[in-house]
Amino acid sequence: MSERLVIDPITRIEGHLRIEAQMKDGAIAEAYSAGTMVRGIELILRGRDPRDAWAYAQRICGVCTVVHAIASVRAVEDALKYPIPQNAELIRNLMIGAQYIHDHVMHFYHLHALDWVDVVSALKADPKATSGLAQSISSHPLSSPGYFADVQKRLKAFVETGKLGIFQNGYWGHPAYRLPPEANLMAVAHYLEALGWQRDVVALHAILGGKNPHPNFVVGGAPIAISIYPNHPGRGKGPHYRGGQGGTALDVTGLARIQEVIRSMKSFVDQVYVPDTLAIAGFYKDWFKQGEGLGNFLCYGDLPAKGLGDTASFLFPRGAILDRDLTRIHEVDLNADDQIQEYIAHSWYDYAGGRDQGLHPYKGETKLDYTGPKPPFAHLPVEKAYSWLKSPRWKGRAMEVGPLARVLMLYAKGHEPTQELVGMALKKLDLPVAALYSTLGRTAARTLETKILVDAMQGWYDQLVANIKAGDVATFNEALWDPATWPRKAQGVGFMEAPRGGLAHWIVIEDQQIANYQAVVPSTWNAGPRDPAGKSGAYEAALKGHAVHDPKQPIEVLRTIHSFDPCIACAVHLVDENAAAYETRVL
Ligand code: NFE
Ligand code: MG
Repeated sequence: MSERLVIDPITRIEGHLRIEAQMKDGAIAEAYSAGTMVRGIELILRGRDPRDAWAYAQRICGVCTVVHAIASVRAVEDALKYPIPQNAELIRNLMIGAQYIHDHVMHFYHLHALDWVDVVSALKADPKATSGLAQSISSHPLSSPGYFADVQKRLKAFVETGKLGIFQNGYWGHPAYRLPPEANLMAVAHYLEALGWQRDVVALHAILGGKNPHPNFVVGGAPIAISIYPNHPGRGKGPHYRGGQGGTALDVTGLARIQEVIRSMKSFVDQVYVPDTLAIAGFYKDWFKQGEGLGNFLCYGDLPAKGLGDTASFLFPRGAILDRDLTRIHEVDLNADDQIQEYIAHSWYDYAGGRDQGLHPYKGETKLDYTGPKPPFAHLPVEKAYSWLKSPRWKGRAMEVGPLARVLMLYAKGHEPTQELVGMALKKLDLPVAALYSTLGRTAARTLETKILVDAMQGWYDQLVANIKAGDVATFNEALWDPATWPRKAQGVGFMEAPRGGLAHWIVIEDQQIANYQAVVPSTWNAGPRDPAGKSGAYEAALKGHAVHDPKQPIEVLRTIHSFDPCIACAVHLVDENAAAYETRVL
């Protein structure tokens, strides 16, 4: 059987992604990944004040709501050699950590779990047995038979209306679902709990950055003062109260609230997310054998203890792993002209110097060139251009970025908590280390790094409190705020590890304005199309070889694609409102 499988759009992700798979004898012979929308931030940024860039760049995405702002302020700070106070670094770490924990839990339950959890089967569960199961894997307090009976009743009422709402269009009853009804009911209960929990945890962003999504940032520090005065009486104390003199500075009330949020994050991750991941994964061990793809992994590194200049102090290390060789970590230089380059041979762009060359982002170009067919059409012209994503490469190689890359890097570098966690998970699941190179390995890595981060949050918080106690309340450095102090020409790179992987913004500043701005984001690395040599990116490589049981319900494709947590809004980040392109969206 040779047919073309088309999934467009893939749902439960951010943005529009189309996957085409050329089938042969029931398995995927070749896969093609296409970003089908185009937006426009890199062009919008040209000519603007670099100090404003973060506010525009941040709108690249509403899911990873802090990461583009952080990459942007870091790019400007790198270009201007602009140092920031340690408290600002700690505040940024806390905000990045909160972003991960929020994003990863939401991904697991709301974007990915239903690839493994059959909601309709949960109706057949025995609440008492579900309670027994829940209590056998965790001390999470919401675990009584009455609690699960109640969740089941709510679910039943929902299903009986015939309007499944958030559970619409699942492949319910597909034979690939393997959890017993009780495990399905437990997971549905936690799906609903996570919805409420996430509302509370984003309060951390509101306390430190004024709001969520899209909290505030500032070049030169953090846009929040620290107040050592006692709480101002008489101000509102609602859930979004930021605490403090005048209600804007961070004071004892705000700090106490942050501590509360960190505790709530920790208990949900320890008692719900980690045990659920291991319990669900145990029923799908064959998914630890397929879905890896490239075997090359790239990390920029992040979460500095002593400032970004000291890469050795990063919690998440920098480096590249090639061909699964964990004994050799390759050095990565984000400024080197011949390391990171973006290609467009199969993308709807043009380069002045020709379509087959790779450009380092300092010299990057953003020129739309839609050459595809007019919609509707049956298949993408995959021999030519077929995506709005570019193809980033490191020393010419396609690389996977994200949780799996980070966990492998931590593991390879001998980070003890990671080695213990990975060891614990593999032992529980009775799997070898090689099982990490897979669809569920990627999903499990996301869970394990969340555990590492939730523990790190307390350390950053304690350090911030200790600094304040010692009299250090600086959060902003105004030394280079005045553009008159800047060189006429400067360039810099702002990098970070976003939840989906290594993210960097490259900025060129001339005459106090942005002359060029290029963002290369995690989903571009993973979801990009083929390069001039015909080499696939991570999504395409990961799908190759998958057997698809029922082409009308291609749950196997969803499992592997969702394991990357795609975000196409991030990956395209560019707008041309006059482009005659299909699916053009102007945001
Ligand atoms: Ni829109 Fe993003 C993250 C970035 S994309 S979610 O994490 O950058 O890959
Ligand atoms: Mg870009």
